[in-house]
Formats: sequence, C-alpha cells, structure tokens
Amino acid sequence: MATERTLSILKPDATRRNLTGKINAVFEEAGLRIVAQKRIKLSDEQAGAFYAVHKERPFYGSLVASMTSEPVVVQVLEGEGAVAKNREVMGATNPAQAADGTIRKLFAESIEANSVHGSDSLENAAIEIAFFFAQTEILP
Ligand code: DGI
Repeated sequence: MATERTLSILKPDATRRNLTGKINAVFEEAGLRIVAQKRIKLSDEQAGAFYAVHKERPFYGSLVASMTSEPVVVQVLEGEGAVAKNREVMGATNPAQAADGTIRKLFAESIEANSVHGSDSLENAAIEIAFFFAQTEILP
C-alpha cells in the first residue's frame, strides 16, 4: 500500500481535557507519523468553511460553535494507507458505536464532542491539508 498523508484535528474537547499526548500516542503506535502539527483557534469563518459539506444539517451551527470553543491541534499524519488507518484508529463517529481501543471509544464525550477529525478520502485529505498547511510546514 502507498504512503499517504491525511489531515487530523484534535478537537476542543480533547485539548480542553489535556488529551493531546494520549491521542498522539495512539497514532504513533498505529504507525502514523506526525509530520506537521500546530495548535490554533479556529474562527467561525474557518470552521464554517471546513465543515461546509454539512451546511444543511441540523447540527451545523452547533458543530461550528463547538469547533471554535477552544483551541484545536491540526496535524498531518503520514504512513502506509494513512487515510484508512487513521479512520480505523479514530473509530465510529458516534462513540457509542466505536470499537474497543479506538480513540473515540477511549476518549470521546458525545457524537459531536468526539475528540478527533480525520479526512475521509485521499482526495479530501489533499484539500484539507492545504486548508491548514503550507508545503514548507510539512516535514517528513
Ligand atoms: O467523519 P466523521 O467526523 O466521523 O463524521 P461526519 O463527517 O459524518 O461528521 C462530521 C462531524 O459532525 C462529526 O465528527 C461530529 C458532527 N456530527 C455528525 N453527525 C452528527 C454530528 N453532530 C451532532 N450533534 N449530531 C449528529 O448526528
């Protein structure tokens, strides 16, 4: 399988509870390398644009509000099949349905405060990485 990059976000519920290191350990143990990382506070405009695909969903306003409530950590993860591997270690969107040992099973508070975001395809990964990082900030 090819080496890929994917965009990961440690969400406000994770940064608020000081879980950055514990979640990064799950990624690293799964063979994902953190090749770029920064802690930022998303603006309403940034969060709204990032989640524009969900604009018509009833939870959109609440999702944007929760993503801007505290800092997030945005990161680029690299590894073999990184997009699917990251989705696997994240677990299901709803922590009640997430498999044992996954980040969302271990740490998520709710379907919305579910600790992590990960790109859902290689195509979206490229778009989402470019949303947050310049090429010069990614250091394999
Ligand atoms: O790719 P995922 O993050 O697993 O899931 P997604 O792309 O379907 O949804 C993006 C985020 O939107 C998700 O991480 C949390 C939020 N969300 C999704 N479905 C619901 C939701 N929030 C609420 N309150 N209710 C939902 O049904």
